[in-house]
Order: sequence, then structure tokens, then C-alpha cells
Amino acid sequence: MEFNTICVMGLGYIGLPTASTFASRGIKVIGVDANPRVVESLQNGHVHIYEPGLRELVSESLASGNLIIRNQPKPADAFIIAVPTPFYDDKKADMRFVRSAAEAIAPFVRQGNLVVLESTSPPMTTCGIVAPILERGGMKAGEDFYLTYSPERVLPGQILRELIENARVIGGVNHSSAEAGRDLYRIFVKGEIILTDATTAEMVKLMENTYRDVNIAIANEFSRLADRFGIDVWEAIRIANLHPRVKILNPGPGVGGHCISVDPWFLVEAAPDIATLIRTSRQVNDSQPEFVIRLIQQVLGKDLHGKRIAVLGLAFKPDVDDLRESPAVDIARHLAAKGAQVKAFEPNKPDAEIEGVPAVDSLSKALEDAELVLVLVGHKEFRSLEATQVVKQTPARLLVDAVNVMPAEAFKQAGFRVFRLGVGHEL
Ligand code: SAJ
Repeated sequence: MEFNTICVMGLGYIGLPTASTFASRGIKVIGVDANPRVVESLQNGHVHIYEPGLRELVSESLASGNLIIRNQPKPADAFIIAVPTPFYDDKKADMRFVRSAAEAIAPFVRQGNLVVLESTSPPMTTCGIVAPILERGGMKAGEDFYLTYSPERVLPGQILRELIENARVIGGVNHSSAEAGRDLYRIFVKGEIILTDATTAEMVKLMENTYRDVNIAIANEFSRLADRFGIDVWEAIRIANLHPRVKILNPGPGVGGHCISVDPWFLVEAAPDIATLIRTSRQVNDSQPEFVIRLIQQVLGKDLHGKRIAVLGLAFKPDVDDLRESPAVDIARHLAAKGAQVKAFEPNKPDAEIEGVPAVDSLSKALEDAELVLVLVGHKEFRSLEATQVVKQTPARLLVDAVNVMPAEAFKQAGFRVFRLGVGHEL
């Protein structure tokens, strides 16, 4: 199948890189977003999200005329839906963006067109939600037009490279739909393209992120057990991972971001009677911030009123600026709510304004009058800190490391007492 024009619905972390990568291959791309501010800013050449290399790629695509930005779809050979699927407070998937994107393209889908859903979605979304909306006009998915599910699997920070190099799963409502999807992504994908059915592809995406969540949950539970038994979980995991068939991930302050901390709930919602391990793992990871706070109370005493704590890192993981669902934010907020005098510093977003989290815009301001330094994210700015320099910038002599990135010996020699999450004793 040949594609001259593609319409991409949703210009966020996935839609915008995908639209501009197609445009860079000479395809005419109509990028559509429902948010007028996103449309206006892109039309003026401003890229609203940070991802290495994206600004340049979008600028080139706009300048070449291959990418145009609009608030409404237009006729095209293929339509890609890449809108967010957040969840409600009760952890049920919020499918409103997927529904409204499908409704918006429905009047434009013609005989022989291809429609792809990329948004992470609960099983059966393609067949159960998207197909019926598109079929309202009388056409049949798989017969009159092609319909596929093809999940994004790219890692924030490496999106443009992984988009091209990663293996791509394409699940069709029938085989000819999957083949049409393959023809589309072959335009830029260099990785293997695997064809399957739509619901399997939906499951694959959820299984990948759920597997990672469950693996981190067991690491976090091991950290609690290690603490109880007075041993060092990091050392125990390192040794266990020498076994050729064991690969335990790292414990930490919890699991954040908009993917791994969200997606497993879609399986719990779809089959609550079966997905018990998945639910428990989510609960373990969501409660991990409490164990960091407990550790701080072991070091400073139960009453945290007036205690001066420098919180290093607020992002959901190292070397990104994304604060969504971040356990570090959660911890900083709880410490402040318990009366501690928190000064939090996020080097990738020094001007962050977060409700309930007193933040400062430099490391020295965070450290200057602290009594305890708490490291919550393994950013390179913190990993490279020299103990002999830190000791000159702060009256604090207590260091709590929740992510195992600070060299304990060097900090001890510089005069600190050092504590680490998952280690049942002072280092
Ligand atoms: N984390 C740990 N311990 C670890 C690894 C991670 O506590 O050993 C924490 C991180 O600090 C972070 C959270 O887990 O808070 C998630 O980080 P991550 O790097 O594991 O994953 P994401 O959310 O940035 O990206 C994931 C990726 N999925 C997998 O690796 C299976 C990515 O490929 C997906 O495209 C992305 O989710 C997505 O969009 O679904």
C-alpha cells in the first residue's frame, strides 16, 4: 500500500515525533491537536515538549511544508491516533481522548484508508471502542478500511532513535490490516516489524510495562525485607543477579512517570478477579515513598517538625525533566506536610512550582542550611558531587540516599553519617 498523506491525531510525546519523522521522509503530514495552545505554538514554530533533537526535526518538517499543524483532521491515506490515555482517581482508564479522536476522523475515513491506534489502551479497545465508532457510517473495519493497533514503545530521552530502531508490533483487526500497517511503518522503521492481531498487540504493550512494574515491586519488597533483617539489599541483589537466570531490577523511592505507574491498572480494570499480582505490585510501588519517609524518621526522629531537609531530585527518574507521578514529589510533599522545612532542588526543572513542595532553583540554596541531605533521583549532577565539596556547602552531616548513587565511603570520610534505603544499618 502507498501513503502520500498521513493525519496524526495528538501532538504530544509520541504524536509529534512520529508526525515529524514521517514528514522527514517526504510524506505530507497533517498534525492535529485538540489543544489550541499546542496548535498555535507549533504553528509559530515553538515546540512545547522537551525531547533531544525534536525541536530541530519539527522545525525542518514545518519549513519543508511536509508537516502542517491544524486543529481539525483532513482526508488522508492513513490516520494515526496518538492521544493520551490517563486514568481517573479510581484507576479506571480515561478513554475520552481516544473516543473523541476516533469520532473526529470518522467523517474523513474513506474506502481503502488505514487507521492506526498507538495510544496505550486496555485490551479490546481497537475492536471494542475504535472500530464501532469508525463503522457508524456503514463501512466495515478490515473490509472497507484497514484498522490496526501499534503501540509506541520508545524511552523518553531516546524517542527519535528508538522510534526508528525498535522492533514494531502491528496488530490488525485482520491480516490485511496488519499488512497495511507494516507498509506504513516501513517508511521509517529499521527494526523488526512483527504482525499479529489487534488485541494481542494491546496486551503486548501492557505486558511489557507490567512486567517491569512487578519486577521493581519485588525489588522494593526485598528492600523492606533487607531492612528488617539488617542486611544490604543492593549487595544481595548484585549477588543474586550473578545467577544466569535472575535479573532483579533496582529498588528506589517508587515508580513514577505516565507509563509504568499507569498501564498495569488497565489490566486490573479489565480483569480485577485475575490480575491480583499486578494490583499488589502497583500497591507495593505506590507505598514505597512511605518507607523512605520512615527511614528519614529513623534518622531524624519521629517528629519532623522544623527539621531542615535538602531534597535532591524531583523528577520521576534520572536525567529527565518530567515530574508526572513522581515518587520524589510525593516524598517531598509528605515531608513538608509533616512540618519539615523542605528545600527541594530539581536540576532539570529548577523553576518548578509544585503545590505543597517548597522548591529552590540551585543546589547551594538547597544545601545552605540543611541538617539532612536526601537524594531521591540519580541525576548525573548528583552522581558527580564530590563529598569534600558538599561538606563545605552545608552544615548537614546526615546523608540519606534512596537510590544508591552516592559513594558512602567518601561521604563518611568527609564527616557525614550515611544511610541508604534497603540497608538495615548505618553505612
Ligand atoms: N525504576 C525503578 N527501578 C528500576 C528501573 C526503574 O524504581 O530498576 C523506576 C524509575 O525510577 C521510574 C519508573 O521506574 O520512576 C519508570 O521508569 P522506566 O525507565 O522503567 O520506564 P519509563 O516509564 O520511562 O518508560 C517505559 C519503558 N518501558 C519498558 O521499559 C518496558 C518504555 O520502553 C515505554 O515506551 C514507556 O514506558 C511507555 O511509554 O510506555
